[in-house]
Amino acid sequence: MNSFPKLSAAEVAKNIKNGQTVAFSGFTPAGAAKVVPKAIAERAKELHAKGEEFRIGVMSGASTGRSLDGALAQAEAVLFRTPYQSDPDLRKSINEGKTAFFDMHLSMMPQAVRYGFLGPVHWAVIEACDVTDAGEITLTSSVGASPTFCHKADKIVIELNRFHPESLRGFHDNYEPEDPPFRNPIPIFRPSDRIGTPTVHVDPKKIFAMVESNGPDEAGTFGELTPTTRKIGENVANFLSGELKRGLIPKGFLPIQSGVGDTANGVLNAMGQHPDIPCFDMYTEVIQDAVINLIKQRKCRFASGCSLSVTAPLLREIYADLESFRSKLLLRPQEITNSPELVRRLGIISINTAIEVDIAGNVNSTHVLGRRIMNGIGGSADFARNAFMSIFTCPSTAKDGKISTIVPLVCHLDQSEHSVIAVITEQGVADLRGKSPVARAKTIIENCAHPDYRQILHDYVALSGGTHSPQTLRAAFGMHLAFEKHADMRHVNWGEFN
Ligand code: 0RQ
Repeated sequence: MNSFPKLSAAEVAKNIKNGQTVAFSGFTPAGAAKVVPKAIAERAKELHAKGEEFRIGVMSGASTGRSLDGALAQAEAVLFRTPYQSDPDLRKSINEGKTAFFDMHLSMMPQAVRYGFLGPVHWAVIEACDVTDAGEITLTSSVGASPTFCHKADKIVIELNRFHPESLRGFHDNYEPEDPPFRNPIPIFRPSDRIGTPTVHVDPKKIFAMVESNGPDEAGTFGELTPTTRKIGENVANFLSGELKRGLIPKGFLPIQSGVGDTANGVLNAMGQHPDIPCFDMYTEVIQDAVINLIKQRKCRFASGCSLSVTAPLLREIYADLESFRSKLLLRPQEITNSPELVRRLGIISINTAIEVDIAGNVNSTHVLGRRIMNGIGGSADFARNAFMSIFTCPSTAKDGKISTIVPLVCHLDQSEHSVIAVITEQGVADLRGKSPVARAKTIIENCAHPDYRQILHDYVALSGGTHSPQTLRAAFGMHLAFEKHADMRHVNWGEFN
């Protein structure tokens, strides 16, 4: 028990002023604050009805749940948002130009807050399963950027969520690196190394109130594996087992980072089933359902991540058998899970998903037709730029084949060709190592593009007439323009660009 003032979420919301910045716990819906943001949204609606202005700056570790991003976006209460989002209402508001969104590398978020780059943090609203009078906070199913939010915020509100057991203590390894010019190396040499503390320690005087709650994380569900996601997964697993046979991956394998979403689920599933891939560690960002299945199958020895972002039934199952996971799971701050220093040192094999890839291997992970944001860059570049091997996957087409995900030039750039060693679709694998731009284009078109688009892409390459990099500026977005005009990229007519 503790003696912090117990307030209702509505009472807390009344204390938050228009224009203030609120940093919420959460990394995906896992560990996200739930009741206070909903109450802030309600208050915003009441004030708006009276004609009063009320919007707040919103930060979190990454995306959050419906009660946070969804509720605040529906209430038109978000002044700005960073660093990542995936909520349909918030995405709509951002793409309609109503909410300012700042997309940033997730590893950099905590230090940007500490450096003061994102302005003052007036409030931190943190979900916890325990808090002591000494100011020791035990976080719940994610760490994200919460340690930094707690240290930087003027005032802290604890959402004490009874759904999460107090015995989660010990699953977190909280650690904040020193700021330059005094930063030391981060002493992690294996994914399971512990370097920090099980709780976040704050000055108890900063704890403004405690709000009681009891509810599960608002995690979505995964789609069933489709023939496409299954095939992408098999292609990744076969590629990695081939690399192992060639001696290009050490015998004991290397730690895996895997992105989020259905494609990533397909990849992890296939890796679990591949007979030649040995038991491995994961040093990743989001621990999703497939990772837990790999642990159960004894294919994954240890998973280090910054959020346990699993579906509600699986989280209940883990909590019912928490002790058997204690030696196999660890949650760290995003600054550590995604640390470029550690990704390079540990030799991570990183596997992330693209929205589109161009014939050079440049990747767009975030924007549709160069304008509409999907989710954000997330941690993909933290890993891709520094990995031992950086792989990007995607289906070869989107929207019933009307969009080719292999295009002449990406219409928004997140990862440059220099951060990508292989592109893998359900069609096959393009290994880009040691290849010139012309050879890269050929292998990407032949191995990754859908058959409907191969000749179209070869014809685009031919337009350049032979050069170091086979691009033709006047036609580079021809396929995107054809989609805007005819709702189908297959209608591109290169003749129009001659
Ligand atoms: O749209 O939902 O309307 O059907 O994009 O695409 O194929 O279901 O793929 O769920 O694996 O997500 C890149 C978005 C892929 C994700 C992205 C449409 C497609 C569909 C989703 P619908 P899929 P996934 C570390 C790693 C960036 C952050 C990251 C992502 C929807 O993986 O956000 O890597 N990555 N983080 O139809 C138009 C195209 C399209 C397209 C796909 N070329 N044009 N629409 N779609 N390609 C983890 C974190 O950072 C938290």
